[in-house]
Amino acid sequence: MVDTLSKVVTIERHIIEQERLHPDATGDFSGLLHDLTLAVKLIWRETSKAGLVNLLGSAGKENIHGDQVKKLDVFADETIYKAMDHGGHLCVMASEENEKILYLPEKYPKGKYVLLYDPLDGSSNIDANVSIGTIFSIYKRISADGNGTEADCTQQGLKQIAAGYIIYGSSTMLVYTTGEGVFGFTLDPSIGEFLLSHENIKIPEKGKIYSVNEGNYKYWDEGVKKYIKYLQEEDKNESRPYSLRYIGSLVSDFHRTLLYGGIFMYPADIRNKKGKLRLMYEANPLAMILEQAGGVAIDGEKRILEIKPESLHQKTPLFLGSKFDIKTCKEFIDGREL
Ligand code: P6P
Repeated sequence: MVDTLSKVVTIERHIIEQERLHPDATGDFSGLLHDLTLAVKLIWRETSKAGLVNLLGSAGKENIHGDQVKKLDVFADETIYKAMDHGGHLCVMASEENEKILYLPEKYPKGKYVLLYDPLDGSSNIDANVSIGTIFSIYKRISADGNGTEADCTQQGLKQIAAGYIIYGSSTMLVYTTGEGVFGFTLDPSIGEFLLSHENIKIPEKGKIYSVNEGNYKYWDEGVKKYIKYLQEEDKNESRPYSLRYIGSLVSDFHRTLLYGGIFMYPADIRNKKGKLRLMYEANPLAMILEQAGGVAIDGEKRILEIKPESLHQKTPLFLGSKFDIKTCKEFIDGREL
């Protein structure tokens, strides 16, 4: 048993060891991540048995984006809020499922951090048992004290102090960064602990997979269309044609891109000038993780992390992946010919 323990790094131990890298750390941030890990385990418990307890199916509500809200969405949203509202680490939260920012109950102390989260992304896939995920982003407050503000929740992605996601799939993994590299933890259901399984994840410099919903092809700009055709041409030196892999669950498509390399795209199109994905809840946290892993995330023109948010739920086109692949994609967006 002792030998096993010397090899096992739980997420709690990793967070404490990461905290020691910051002499001015107070343990406040570690407490925040600990509370979030508990919330995620509760969500995992329900997602892993959703089919059995009739949590599937629509809760009959629509969220502000017009998506049918599934019962697991509601459960995940409420679970994160209730797990995080009393620890004294946060001054405000914002959820992709809620139009307004989420104040904490008056009776609880307010802290110096801000939590943004997408409680259960990809939820339209729940009934098909496709992997889904939670995405989170942590900022330091910019308001003075007391309740946080909308300005606290609409900071540039560059200001994130941590970002992560949990993928509820064949195994449940938590991947996060605090700006010192990207680390993956796999849940051991037998002990209910997230154990370090992927130390310092780095995305390959170049991939051979592209990931996009080609059903939208006719709505895209010419540059994006030409890039897709380029990927489909044969060139053995550049491993083309690439393979197309698209799950339609962002956390799953992102996780595969992070580990295998290549490119994920959700471009703007003539129907959705800003694309479909949300800047604050999806693009920013995934962009921080990807850049920490040596990848690139752009909106077609500039770094996602440099976008100055104008509203809490604004959308952005998203191109993310290996350096080589994003560079090539950008050349086509900027007018390169086949
Ligand atoms: P489409 C799921 O609904 C989601 O928000 C992301 O998880 C996913 O990447 C995207 O939408 C899929 O959108 O238009 O391809 O079905």
